[in-house]
Order: sequence, then C-alpha cells, then structure tokens
Amino acid sequence: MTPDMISARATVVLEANWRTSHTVPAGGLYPHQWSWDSSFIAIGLSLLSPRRAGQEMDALFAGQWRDGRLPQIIFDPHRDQDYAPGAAFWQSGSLADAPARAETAGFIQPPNHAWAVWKIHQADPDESRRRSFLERNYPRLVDWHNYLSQRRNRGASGLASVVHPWESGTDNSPLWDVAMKRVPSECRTPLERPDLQHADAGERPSQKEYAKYFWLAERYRDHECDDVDPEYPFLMEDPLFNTLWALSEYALADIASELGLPAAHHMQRAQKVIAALDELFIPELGCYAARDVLDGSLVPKATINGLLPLLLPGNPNAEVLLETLHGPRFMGSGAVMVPSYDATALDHDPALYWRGPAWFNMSWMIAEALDGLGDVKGATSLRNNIGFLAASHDFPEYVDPRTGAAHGTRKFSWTAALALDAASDRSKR
Ligand code: 9WN
Repeated sequence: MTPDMISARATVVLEANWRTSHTVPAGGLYPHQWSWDSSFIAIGLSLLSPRRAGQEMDALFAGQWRDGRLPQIIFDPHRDQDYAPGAAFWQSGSLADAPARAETAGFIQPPNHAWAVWKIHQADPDESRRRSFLERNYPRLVDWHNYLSQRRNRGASGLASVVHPWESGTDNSPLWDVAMKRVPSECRTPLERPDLQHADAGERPSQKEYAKYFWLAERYRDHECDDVDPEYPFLMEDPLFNTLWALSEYALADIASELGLPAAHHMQRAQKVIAALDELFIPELGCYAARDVLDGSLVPKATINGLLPLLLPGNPNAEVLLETLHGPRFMGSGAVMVPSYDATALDHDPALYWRGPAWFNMSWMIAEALDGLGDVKGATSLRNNIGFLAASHDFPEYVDPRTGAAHGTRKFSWTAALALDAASDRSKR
C-alpha cells in the first residue's frame, strides 16, 4: 500500500468523524470529544488543514475549568444516551470551577497537549503565526500545567497522580490491578454499557471493573472533584502520564521562547518531573513502573507505559529501555507493533484492550522516541507497519501485536490521524 493510499483512506475517516468543531474518537463507541485523543488527532489534522487542527484544540479548551484542568471528555449534549458515564452523571454545571458553556467529565487525561501544539506549529510556522495559534494556546496550557503541579502532586513527589484508570488513558492496564483491589464495586449508578454495542465484550473491561470505575467516579464527583478527599482509595503515579507532562513542559519552553516570553521556569519544571520520574525506574524490570501513592509501592509490571520514558531527551536509562523494547517481552516476541503489556506474562491477552494489544498512538510515540535516539531505521519500520496495518484494517482501535489482527472499534480517529502522520514525510523528520 502506498503512502498516498494510506493518507487518502485516513482522510476519509477523519472527515467522517469531524463534528462542526472537533473530532469524535469513533462515531459509535466514543461520540464526544476526548482530551488526549484530540492532541493526537490534531497532529494528523495539521497535515490536512492547520485551521482544523487549531479548531480541534480550541474546542477542547472551551471545556477547560477555571482551576485549569482540561477534562477527559467534553460531552455532546445530543449523544448523552450513547456513552456512560455521561453528562447527566457528572452534572458539571453544578460545580463552581467547571465551565459555564460546556458539559464535561471531572477527570483528566494525559497531558500531551503542549507537545502537540508545538508539533502543529512546527508543521507550518507561517500559518500558525498568521492565526496566532501559539499566543492563543500558551496561557491555556500554562493554566493546565499549573493544575497538575498544584492539585495533582498528591504524593508530594513532584509527579502528578491519576485518580482513576481512565485518567491514565490505559484503562485496564495491569498497572492498576493491585490498587483497584481496594476500590469497592457497589456503585449506586445503574451499570449501563453502551460500549458493548460497538465492541466485543471480550475486548473491553469486565462488568466488575466497570462497577469499580463507576464507584470511583461517583466518589470523585461527590467530593466536588476537589482533589483533597483524604480517604480517596486510588492515587497512582504513571510513568507515561508524567513523561508526557515533562515533554509538554519542554514544549512550553519552546513556545514561550518563540513568543519572546521567559522560558526557564518551564525547563526547570520539566527537569523536576524527570528527576522525580527516576524513582519509578526499576533496573531489574528493564523499564519504569507505576507507583501507588497510598503505600509508596512500585508495581513491577512491564508495560508500554513504562517504556515510553524513552521519549525523554537524554534519558540515562535509554539503553536498558531499548533492550527491553527489542527483547522477548515486546518487539522481540515477533511483534509488528509494540504490545501494551509484557508478551511473556501469563495474563497477557493479545485481544483485551490495554492488557496486551498494540495501540497505534503508543507505537507512534515509540517511533518518535527512536527518531530522537537516532534509530531512523527502527522508527521507519514501525511507521511502515502503523500505516499499513491501520489502512488495511479500516483503522482499528488496537491490533493483536503479533498477527496484526484488528480489535476494538474501527474508523478510530487517532489511528487514522497517526497513520496519516506516519505515511507523511514530515519534512523528512
Ligand atoms: C474512557 C477515547 C478513549 C481513549 C482512552 C481509551 C478509551 C474510554 C473508554 O477510549 O477510554 O476514557 O470508554 O474505554 O482507553 O485512551 O482516550 O478514545
């Protein structure tokens, strides 16, 4: 399949998933706007139309809260029956810090936004300047990062904590299993699963997991999403979430410099996050772990989250991470894209969501990391697989890492956007 064919097919998906001002991740399964999806999507859109990439980010920031948080989901009021929990569950309008003109979730997602904004600017700096793209987004991004450092430093380590598996973007990753054991499953909200109309139950989190997801969401909402609940049972420091924060903080330094503003404080914050991340590295595991803030324990499971600190420039652990990436637990398992979880683990399941399958955003980020490390051949080979597998299987949500068989929903927007990017030469990287 030629790059032109991949781009043409991906463009059709992105057009179909566009809704006036933003892109839905998938028309059936995910009918609203999701936070970190929009960053990946906007990176792809910037190749088609910088104007549309700008609109995507504007629509997202229209949902930003007064406390700076950028919510996980901005709801489309016309589709509230089609996804759970929705706007009726969150009732964000009743919370003082929530925006008046948008209904949103109270949770957040990984902060890849400043990183994306800087990439979009770099794709066409003249167009970006004409549209004041950086001027508009810089203050919003600063508020967002301030929320992370002021409200989410729950473990006082300098890292941001996630308060729900959904906030990690890797919902049922084995990293959260032990902490989820202390979360009750007696939620009060009826357990509706509209998701199961669009994806096989065997490829989605279980009913028991959902009951716990809802219980946590109720608890967070009923505490006014205030991030100070002393009895809250789930606080985790995720290596991927914090890697993206550090990268985004570096991007804020670039954006500030471009705008002629002071940038040193952004560099310092990035370095602080990176120094704190070092405490999550387990040499014997060959990658980073997640930390349970409530008891300080590290979760020694090899996941894609733990490999992605490879993206951090000058990471002193890069050699060990590369060995793990190329070893039998990940690419050395005969994989065509990077598994989300250790392929040798007894509970690895190549079809079950974040417990084995390969996701396009993750492999795309690994390709970015390999580029950064000078492994152009490795990055190109991964990008070729991303483009081919995406376009030949109707842009699936995730694939079996070894066979490439498609799973989850189809016509998934970030798969299309990142396949588009992978198929482009992006000025020869
Ligand atoms: C909950 C939208 C989102 C992605 C996440 C992915 C999945 C939602 C769900 O879909 O999560 O946020 O209902 O399963 O795990 O990364 O942002 O595409």
